[in-house]
Amino acid sequence: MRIPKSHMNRAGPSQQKPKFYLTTPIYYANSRPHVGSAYTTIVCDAIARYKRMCGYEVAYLTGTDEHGVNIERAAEEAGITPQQLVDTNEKIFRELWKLLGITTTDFIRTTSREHARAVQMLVRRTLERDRVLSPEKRSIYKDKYEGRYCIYDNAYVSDTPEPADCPTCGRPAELIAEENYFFRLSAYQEKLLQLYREKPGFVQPDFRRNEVKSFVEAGLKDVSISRKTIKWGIPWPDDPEHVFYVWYDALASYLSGIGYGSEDPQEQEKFGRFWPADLHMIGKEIIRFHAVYWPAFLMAADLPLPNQIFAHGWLLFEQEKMSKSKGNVAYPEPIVKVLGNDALRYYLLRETVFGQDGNFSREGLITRYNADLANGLGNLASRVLTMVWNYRNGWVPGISEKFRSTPPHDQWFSADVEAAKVRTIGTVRLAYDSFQFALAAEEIWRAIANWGDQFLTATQPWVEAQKPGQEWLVDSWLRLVAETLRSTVILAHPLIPEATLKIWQQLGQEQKLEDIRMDHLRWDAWKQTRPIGKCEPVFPRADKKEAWERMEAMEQEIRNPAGAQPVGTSSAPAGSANNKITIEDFARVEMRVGVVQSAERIPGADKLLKLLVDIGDETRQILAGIALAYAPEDLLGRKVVIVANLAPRKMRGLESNGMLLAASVGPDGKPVLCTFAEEIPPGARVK
Ligand code: ME8
Repeated sequence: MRIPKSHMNRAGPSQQKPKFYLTTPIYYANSRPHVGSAYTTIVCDAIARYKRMCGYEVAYLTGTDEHGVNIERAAEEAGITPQQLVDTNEKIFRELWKLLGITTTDFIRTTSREHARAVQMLVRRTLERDRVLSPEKRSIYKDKYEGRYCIYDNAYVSDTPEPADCPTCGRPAELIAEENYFFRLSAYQEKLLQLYREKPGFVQPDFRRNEVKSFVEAGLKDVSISRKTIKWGIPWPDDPEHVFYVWYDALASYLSGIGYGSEDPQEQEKFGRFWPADLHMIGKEIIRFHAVYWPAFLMAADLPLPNQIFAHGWLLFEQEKMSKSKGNVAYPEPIVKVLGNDALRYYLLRETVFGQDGNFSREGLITRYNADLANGLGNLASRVLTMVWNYRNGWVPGISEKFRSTPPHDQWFSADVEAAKVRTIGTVRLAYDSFQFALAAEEIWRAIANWGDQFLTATQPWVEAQKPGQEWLVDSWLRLVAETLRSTVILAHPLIPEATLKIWQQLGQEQKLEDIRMDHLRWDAWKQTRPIGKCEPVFPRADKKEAWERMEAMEQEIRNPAGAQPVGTSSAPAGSANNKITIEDFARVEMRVGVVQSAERIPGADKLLKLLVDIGDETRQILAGIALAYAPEDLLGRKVVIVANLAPRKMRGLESNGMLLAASVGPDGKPVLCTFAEEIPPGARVK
């Protein structure tokens, strides 16, 4: 399935443009996206926007991975069909990308007909090539498989039937014993090593390439690429008892997403134009599938290989990988609704050294927003626009001749200053080219945005503007600082597209911002065709406490939704479309009477209390968001109702093992705990 190609340039002169094709991983549609999944999509969006500003025609693909046991299980748990599950969650992914203003050109669902056709075509192409080879040389063969497989990470854990835990998630791996189609990965060891040697940029960063190289050097085992026991998948051509194993299926989406296997001539042309991919951006945990399996699958089919696999680090939450299965996720929607899209983008791109792991914290996000966006760029824009509006009726004046020739002002036109401008643009472009977004942001803010603010503070045009005869000075200062703002806006556009567009519109510029070429960028290219707009604040300052609490409330709403919601694992409710549940569904919730034994505040968490609750045969640690409504000392000995069979969850580095029931009252959702008037022993079941 494709979304409108509004961001793709069509035929005509665009044919002359160089192309750039980049992809995110195709995300599992077993639950809703979180900040971790948004991270890669935002990163790729910044790259796509940057490449467009360098004259490329960009194809940008994302999508949803909708087959596999984890989807089947999640659907089963939710009491719906896998198709219903993926249909619901796929919509949520798409809506989020729309909310985040992501400029993808294509979206692939692995359950779509065009994808199935592409996967089958890929394997047929390989089988066709195999036909002329002796059996022991064929890339694909049938054999018996027995081993341990992790259904959560979709990875083989061991090739022997002995029990084993998954090294990634720690859960026991399942026994698999069946006849499968195998891919002869072992035959590709030398070719892969040669690829890494001859094309060092194929796997990036370098330290990841070295890891992959060592892995391949240690010897490769053949991998199973079909399943007999699973029904939810793409049937093997001419052998429909087998369905494709998820990774063969999922990786092929990079081909099907841009038209491989299509009968439509336009789609075929698109595939011809954009394949091979220039960049597969992924998280580090799926590097082997991309840097080892994927090139081997393509070699076997004799298709060109992608140019680069870039594996970035993880976004950590309290030092652990933010992930659905751990339940320690933050969601993008509350952040966007409280602080706006650019706040989330800027924070994610600015805060981590791209490639390494980075921390996510709501406090950090708000602090960064206030420092760099509200007090930084937002403040500069508002100062410049207000002065141009007040002193020059909305038109940015020119630099006066007197200013150019009078010391010390003439220094602004010296060779040194010119060289510094060129250097800044060069540094920022180099940073973007190597995906060092934090460095790009740092340079833009240091050399331009913050400089502009300091310049105004030092020169104080508002003082000179009151003095007669000083127009030449005020004119020139305003022009210098307006050009600074213009350059900041252009260079920062891939990082914060919404705010930069807003400021750009206010600047009354002739050209469209997206049409500015960053590779031809000049500092002194002010071309105004209409008066600047009235100054509208782009980044209102956020009150830390209030912003934090609003986000927390929205996040709670996503976790414990009142209405119909996404379905699947983790936070998603088990419910049918009309939101009614059966008595059996209800019986699965184990509620018990508890007595609070101790309660204390958690440093740095205004809303949370840490409680120890006696539930008869054990004492549970439970974190509850009730600190604004209850003092810890008032809770001692209090009878409460807890959900006892809720999966443990980590908050602030502490495990919460259960949930307190409370009514939510008034517009602020003040919690009021459920309790009992009668005497009742701890542990009694509430039904
Ligand atoms: O692996 N930090 O899908 P998935 C940074 N369907 N990035 C994160 C992240 C975190 N905490 N959590 C998720 C799959 N990501 C397969 C891919 S591709 C042919 C098939 C991002 O839903 C990161 O890009 O588990 C990671 O690789 C991806 O989401 C995993 O998404």
